[in-house]
Amino acid sequence: MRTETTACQQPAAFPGHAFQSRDPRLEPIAIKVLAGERLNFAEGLALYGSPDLLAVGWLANHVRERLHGDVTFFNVNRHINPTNVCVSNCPLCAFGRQKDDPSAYTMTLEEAWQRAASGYSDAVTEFHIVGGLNPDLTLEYYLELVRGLKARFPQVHVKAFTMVEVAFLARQAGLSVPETLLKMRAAGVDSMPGGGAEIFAPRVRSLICGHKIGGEEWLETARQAHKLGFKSNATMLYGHIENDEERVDHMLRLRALQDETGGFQAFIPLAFHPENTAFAHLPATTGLTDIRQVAVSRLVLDNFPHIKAYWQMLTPKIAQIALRFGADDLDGTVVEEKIYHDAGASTPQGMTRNELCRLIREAGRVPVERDTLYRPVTRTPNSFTVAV
Ligand code: V47
Repeated sequence: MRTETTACQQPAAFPGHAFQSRDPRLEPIAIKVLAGERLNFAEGLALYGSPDLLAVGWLANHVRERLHGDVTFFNVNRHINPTNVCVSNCPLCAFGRQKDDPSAYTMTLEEAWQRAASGYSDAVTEFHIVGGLNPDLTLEYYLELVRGLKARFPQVHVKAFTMVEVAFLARQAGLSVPETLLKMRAAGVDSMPGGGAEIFAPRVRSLICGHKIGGEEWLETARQAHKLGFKSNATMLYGHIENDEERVDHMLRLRALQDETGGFQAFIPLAFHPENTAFAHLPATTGLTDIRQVAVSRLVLDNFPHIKAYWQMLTPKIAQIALRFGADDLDGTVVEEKIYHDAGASTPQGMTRNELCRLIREAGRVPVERDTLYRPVTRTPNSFTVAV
C-alpha cells in the first residue's frame, strides 16, 4: 500500500486539516466526514474499495478523536458461557454441540456461580453471559442464574443473553419478547451483549446460520429491548462469504434502528475464525482487512457512541493498532473465552487490567476503566466506585 503522491496525481487539500489522499473517491467523503455529515451506501462501499487505507484510517481517527479525544475504554469483566449445547447447528460456529456430543457441557447453577467468582483478583464490574440454545434449559434456569449472581455479587452489572437467546427463550416459555425481557430485568439482567447479529442479508444468513432467527427478528428483538430501556451492543461477523454490499447493508440497518431507539452503545466487528467450523477451508482475515473494517465501522455508524476492537478476536496487537483507526474501546479482561478459542483463536484466555492499560498507553492513548454503561470506574485497593 503506497500513500505518497506523484507529480501527475495531486492530493486533495483540506484547509485546516492534515487530510490528503491520492484516491479521488475519498475527496467527497472527506468533505462530508469533516463537516460531520452522514455517509450513504455508495460512500460506505467506496471506503471498502479505496486503495488508500491510511486515508480511510485518518478519517476514522478524526471522528474517533472528535468523539473521545485520546480516551480509550476498557473494563474488568468475566465471560460465562453456561452451556455449549445448541440446537442451531450454525455452520459458522465451532462452539455449539449436540447434547450427546462427548464435549457438550451444561453448568449447574452452582457451577456457574462458582465460575463467576473465579479468575483474576481485580473485582469485576461486569458478567458477560452468552451460551448455546439448549432446549433442555428453561427460562427459569436463566432467571435463577442471574438472581443467584445478583445475590452473590450485587455490585456487578449483568450483561446477558443475545437477541437470539432472548427470542429463543421467549418462544420456549410461550411468552412474548417484552414479557421475557421484563422477567429478565426483574431477575437482574442490566443490559445485553451484541452477539448473534452475524450478517443480516438473507443470502448470507441462510448459509452461515440458517436456523437462527432472521435479521429482521434480531433487529425487532433489539427494538423491543431498547423500548423497555435496556442498552445493548451490536456485532457484525465479517470475513467469510459476505461481500462489501452486505457489510454496508448490515451497518445501515443498525444505524437506522439506532436513529429510532438510541439503545446501542457499542458496535463490535467480529472477524470470522474458520477453524473447526464448516468453513474451515476459508482463509482467516488479515490484519489490514480487520483494520479497514474498524475504520469503516467508525465512519458509517455515525450514531454509535463506541467502536470496540475486541482484542480476543483481533489479537492484542491488531486491537492496539485499531485504536488509531477508529476504535475507542478494547473490551475487557474476559478471563475465560470459549467461542473464539473453539474456532482456533491463539490469543490468551484473558488479560489483566495492567496489561490492557499498557496496550492503550503504548498506542499513545489514555486508558479509562469503564463500567458496562461507559461510566468511569475509580479503584481503591479493595473496592471500586462508578461515577454516575
Ligand atoms: O454471535 C461465533 C461470533 C459471537 C465464530 O456485546 C464467531 O460486548 C468468529 O457477540 N469466528 C459471540 N466469531 C461473541 C459476541 C461478543 C463478543 C465480545 C463482546 C460482545 C459485547 C459480544 O461470536 C457470535 C458470533 O457472531 N462467532 N463463531 C467464529 N467461528
